[in-house]
Amino acid sequence: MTIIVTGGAGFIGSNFIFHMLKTYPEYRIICLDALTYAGNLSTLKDVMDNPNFRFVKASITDREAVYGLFEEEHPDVVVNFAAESHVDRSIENPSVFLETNILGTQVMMDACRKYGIKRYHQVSTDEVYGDLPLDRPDLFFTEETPIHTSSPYSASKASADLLVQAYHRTFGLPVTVSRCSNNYGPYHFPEKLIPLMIANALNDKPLPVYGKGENVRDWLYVEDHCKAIDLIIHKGTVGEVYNIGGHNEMKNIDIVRLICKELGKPESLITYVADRKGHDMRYAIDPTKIHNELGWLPETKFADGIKKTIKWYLDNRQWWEEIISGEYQSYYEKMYGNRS
Ligand code: NAD
Ligand code: TDX
Repeated sequence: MTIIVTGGAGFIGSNFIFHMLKTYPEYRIICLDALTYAGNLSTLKDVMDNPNFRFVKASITDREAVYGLFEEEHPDVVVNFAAESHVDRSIENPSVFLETNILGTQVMMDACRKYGIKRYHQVSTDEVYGDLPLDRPDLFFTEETPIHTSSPYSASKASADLLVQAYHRTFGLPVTVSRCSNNYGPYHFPEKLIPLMIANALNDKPLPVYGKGENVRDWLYVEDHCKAIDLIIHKGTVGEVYNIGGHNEMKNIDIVRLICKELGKPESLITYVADRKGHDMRYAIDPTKIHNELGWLPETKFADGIKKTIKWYLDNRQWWEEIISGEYQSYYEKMYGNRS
């Protein structure tokens, strides 16, 4: 079995590669990644010498490079993680989100049609459903919830998600789609809530909470997401969409307070800043379908997962300090310089 994993130098893709190489030592795994600001080759250093692993630096929008790779490797499965993934950046500059997330998905699927594939899996997101109100805790996103996006990021992911389903219906491409809630864990890029708060707290820097910090996200440990995708590509039904989430809703402010407590840092570091434009209020996934059909259940409880994650950031300071000292610095100034 040969699997192309796009975006494998990023957060979830790298964790997925580690999971697959460990679980299926006989599989060949090829990582296709453009190494944008969010891709970090050092993340993959432990698997670079594995004879069943190959890294290829190219963009999923580069048709010639993608077709060339398919001609060389004849993949059985493609798992498409590659994307621009940060909502705040999509508000600053939507263009690259449309190029990568929509047109890149098209190129990957065209290659699958041209060369043949057993399965194309699209890593979509719960953000395609928009948000839920805080005063209706009885409501959850199911696979039937209408697509209703808020940000250029979520609109680009929803476009790709629908395009994947169109390629199935129109061309018979054997696809599956997963829509997961917020992930956390090792190798999470320190522009996202949890790693940013850990890194800032460790450096005694302000902890910028958007608005009142009342927004709710449904957090899942990254390994549980990787195991769900593993199940879907092996046992999922072609043409189906699967929600992935662990019923773990938390307010942003409670997460930030918990990080302060775990690190022994004062809550006085918390700084309320201007809200995100179009900020989604609450995400909450109903994972009944993947549980009933594929037997998936999350294994890591948030209380344990957040401790493991904080320990990972303490033990791997070099990984995130190198990111923060690089291009990320100017980005940080731009996003937070005039925000207070
Ligand atoms: P990330 O930003 O950490 O990683 C993205 C990776 O894609 C990087 O390695 C980057 O270099 C690569 N990439 C970007 N543009 C590319 C291009 N044109 N060609 C090839 N590679 C390119 O993102 P992540 O958090 O790991 O998310 C991975 C996927 O999961 C995304 O599709 C995202 O929409 C989805 N998702 C993420 C979450 C989450 O909580 N992080 C939740 C649900 C779904
Ligand atoms: O500095 C911050 N302060 C803050 O209050 C940051 C970076 C975020 N926030 C808030 C905004 C959100 O309510 O924290 C919450 C989480 O923000 P992000 O980490 O940016 O994640 P989110 O916008 O929820 O999107 C994530 O989950 C769904 C991923 O980045 C997406 O790729 C995925 O599809």
